[in-house]
Amino acid sequence: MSDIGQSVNQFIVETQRTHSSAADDLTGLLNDVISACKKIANLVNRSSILGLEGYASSNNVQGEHQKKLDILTNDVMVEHLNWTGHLAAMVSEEIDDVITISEDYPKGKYLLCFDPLDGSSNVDINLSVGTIFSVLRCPEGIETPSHEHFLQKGTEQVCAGFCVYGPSTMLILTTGFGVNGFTLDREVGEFMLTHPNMQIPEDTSEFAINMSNQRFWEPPVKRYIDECIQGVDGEREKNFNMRWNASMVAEVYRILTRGGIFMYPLDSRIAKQGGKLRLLYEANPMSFIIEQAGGVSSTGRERIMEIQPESIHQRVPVFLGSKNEVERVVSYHK
Ligand code: P6P
Repeated sequence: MSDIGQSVNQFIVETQRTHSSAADDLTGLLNDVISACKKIANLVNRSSILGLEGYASSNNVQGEHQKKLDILTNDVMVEHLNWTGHLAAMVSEEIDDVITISEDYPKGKYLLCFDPLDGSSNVDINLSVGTIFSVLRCPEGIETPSHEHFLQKGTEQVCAGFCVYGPSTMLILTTGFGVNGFTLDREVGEFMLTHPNMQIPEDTSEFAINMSNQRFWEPPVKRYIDECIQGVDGEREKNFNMRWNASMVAEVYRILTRGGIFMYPLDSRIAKQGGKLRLLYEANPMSFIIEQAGGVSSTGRERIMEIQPESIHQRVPVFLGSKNEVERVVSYHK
């Protein structure tokens, strides 16, 4: 029984005891990720004081101009995780190649994919950002995993989560047995269970999309959004509200708390890239969480967690959230 106020460490140990599907070292791995997120929360919260705002002089593999915090938070994740013996390798949004574990350290059973600071352009304007992570099993007998060992469907994930650094710092976690939310109590330095068994309402009247891309969308998306905007004056039985945080962690957290549909569809500018959001460390972990909370997550044409990845930085279109609205926009793609 999970009690409000229980620490995330106790919650994880008790969940693993009940559902011994994953070895104890998943508990150890999650503790390492949680320690890294606490450190990142502190850096984000104090970025102005520490002179960490603004851009570095480099671009990442995505061709995006890196912010100082993108690089620093990536280093925090690697430094908290490469020596503990729970991982065989890592993939980060900020690093082109697979991050191998030094020969000086023991290797573990898991692979970790992460976006160390999603939505980082929001830090300088004091809006929510976050860390997204996805845990896969390292294939048996593979000592030094390379790209192809990460190319596993989202259905193979052992665990997924994100930390949102907002008015409060929250950790959202699933190990395949529901979704639970934990709030960082800065007085004791622990994440405490505050949102047990999060469930997404099947219906919503709130959509999230970057409207400035409207002229680039495919017809099914234009139709769906036009209908939302027309509300009861058009095809729909209700009126809609809109939100856009430019931070996927903030959008997904809002949807977990009150429903909604988040969309980053294909558009003609990015069609060749396959979309904007990355499959391994954004779309798949968020899809695992959304589905475990009773929602739906699709590219518009297929279930995201069924996609067979072809590269570690692959991008996909994303429609996720309240079941009935995602299924409606998917039906328009048929
Ligand atoms: P746009 C942040 O860069 C991100 O990857 C997601 O967190 C967010 O939903 C999206 O891109 C925002 O994209 O085009 O509105 O800046």
